[in-house]
Amino acid sequence: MNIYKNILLAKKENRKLLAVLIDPEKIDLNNIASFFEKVHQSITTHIFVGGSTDKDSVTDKVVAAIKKETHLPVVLFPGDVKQITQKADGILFLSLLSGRNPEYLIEQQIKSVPFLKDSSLEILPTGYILIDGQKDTATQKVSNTKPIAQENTELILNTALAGEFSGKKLIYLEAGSGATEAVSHIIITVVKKNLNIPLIVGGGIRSKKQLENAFNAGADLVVIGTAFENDEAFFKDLKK
Ligand code: 1GP
Repeated sequence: MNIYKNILLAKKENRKLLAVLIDPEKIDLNNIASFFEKVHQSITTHIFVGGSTDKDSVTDKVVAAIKKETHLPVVLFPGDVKQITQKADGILFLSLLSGRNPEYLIEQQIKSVPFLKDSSLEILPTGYILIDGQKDTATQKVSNTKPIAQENTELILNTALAGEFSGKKLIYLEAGSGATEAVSHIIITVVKKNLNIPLIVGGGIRSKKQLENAFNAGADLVVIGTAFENDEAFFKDLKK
């Protein structure tokens, strides 16, 4: 499975991608078969797994259970190095570019090397940019960084391009899990216009209309977590 190649191909063909984000601390493994039945009837193309924390170290167990249910690519979206499991297909190798905390710019990445250097996980270098979604998120707390204001389009754009210029293969604009305000249409449009690498957008997207808006503005891949956690019926709106 070459995850990045497929994302690039989809971008070239203007095929939009949707990742369902599963928080290992929140998913009910007893319900996983019926959850994935709904996933497979929907336009979902990727499964992301991760959360800001994994206090009980359940990620490994959860990924193993997910792999039994689906052939969709399973990509780790880790809050920290402890969430790495070899059972997934790939990993977003994140640098928190909007913050100035060295722990999440480079330190966690160095700590992860022993788990990744002989691994078959596909590594996806990703510039991760927190944007103010009008809600204090776990990522802000854990990373001890502030998101960039939505009005500061220029800083958001320059941060995204600094990511591209330093060799990231993906840029992820993140309003935060459960954000009140998703990343604006304007921001997505401006970043998309200037960026050559694929653009991921997530945080606070909870309707088909919002999803379409993000796609139309230029997101190549949209990530949705909370809306599915709150109501699995949302999958029905996103039927293939
Ligand atoms: C969070 O971007 C993801 O990291 C998804 O956010 O849970 O708000 O969909 P939601």
